[in-house]
Amino acid sequence: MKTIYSDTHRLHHGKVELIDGEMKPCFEMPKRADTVLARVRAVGLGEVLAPRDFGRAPIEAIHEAPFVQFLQDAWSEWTALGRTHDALPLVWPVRGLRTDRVPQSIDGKMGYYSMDAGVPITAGTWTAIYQSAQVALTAADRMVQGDKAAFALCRPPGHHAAAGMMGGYCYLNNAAIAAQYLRDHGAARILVLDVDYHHGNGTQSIFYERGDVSFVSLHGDPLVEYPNFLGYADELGEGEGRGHNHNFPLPHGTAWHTYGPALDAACRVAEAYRPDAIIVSLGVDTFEEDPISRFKLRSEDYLRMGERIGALGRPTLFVFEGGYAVDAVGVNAVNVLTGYEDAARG
Ligand code: SP5
Ligand code: ZN
Repeated sequence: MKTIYSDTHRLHHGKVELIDGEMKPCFEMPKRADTVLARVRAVGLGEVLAPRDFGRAPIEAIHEAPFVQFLQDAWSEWTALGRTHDALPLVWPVRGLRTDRVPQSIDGKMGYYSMDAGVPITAGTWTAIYQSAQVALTAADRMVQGDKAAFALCRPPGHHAAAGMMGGYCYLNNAAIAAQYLRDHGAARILVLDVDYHHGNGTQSIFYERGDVSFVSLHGDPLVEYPNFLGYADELGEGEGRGHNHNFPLPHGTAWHTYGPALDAACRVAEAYRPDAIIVSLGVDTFEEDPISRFKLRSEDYLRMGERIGALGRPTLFVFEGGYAVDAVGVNAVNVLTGYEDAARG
């Protein structure tokens, strides 16, 4: 399968992240994508193509225009105050506070448009997130042109980003943007299978009331894991979306002997939907050595994961999400892709 990739991801390089009460270097770093690209080349997965430019319209088909404008302007508004460090939010409109007015100050806007502090905005962030979305769109367009599979090597990731909200290293929801693009180019039903360790709260919320895009996710139980406030099994969708949202929260310590059957159940849900295409939100932070996660998958398990997805026999677009064990992230992500190809070839 072809990989879509752009070097512009390197323009997004946040310096620090507050984690476990400590300021640490950001886990979501450029080397992640470099490692995956190197592995794509090492195994000869297929051609690596640069993204085309589809403009803002397909981004704004998913995201609220004022939010997109905020993302584009945030760095210049931040630096206009004489600030030189990364922009970070530090106040949020939680219970009892008002959301009917958008603040004018950049500090107010940073909080209004975010769910947590894991979203540094730097000089190059807008270019990187815009191009990450274009990577997903270019991969989606390959599918429209008839490719049976494609790999969008997106960075920054996207699945925590909602229509008007960034969070958890995510700004624009690349998988959702790709799903909408496929819908707008002839696909009637899209299924998003999210295997990132963290619940894809952004993707779920974007499609929660829609029947044309189903969301199925396996992830750390929100009772004990980020994003903490969404991702329970009783979230089934609403309105037209009723029955089109399926969460499989799993406990800390989950290894393949538990994960495999859960993936199987998720794939049976996917099959029953008879989607025209599947989008896999491919996070590999389920890895046993991931520094911020608590599942116990091993590198060879990702081959099985890919094979199970390939057995669905549907056109499949893989969109890269999380995975922070930087040295292993290439092997693990590409194992899913080669496992998929082995199974899809039959
Ligand atoms: C795309 C993606 O994978 N985003 C993940 C964002 C996670 N952010 C907060 C994680 C906090 C978890 N606490 C980890 C404790 C490690 N000692
Ligand atoms: Zn994750």
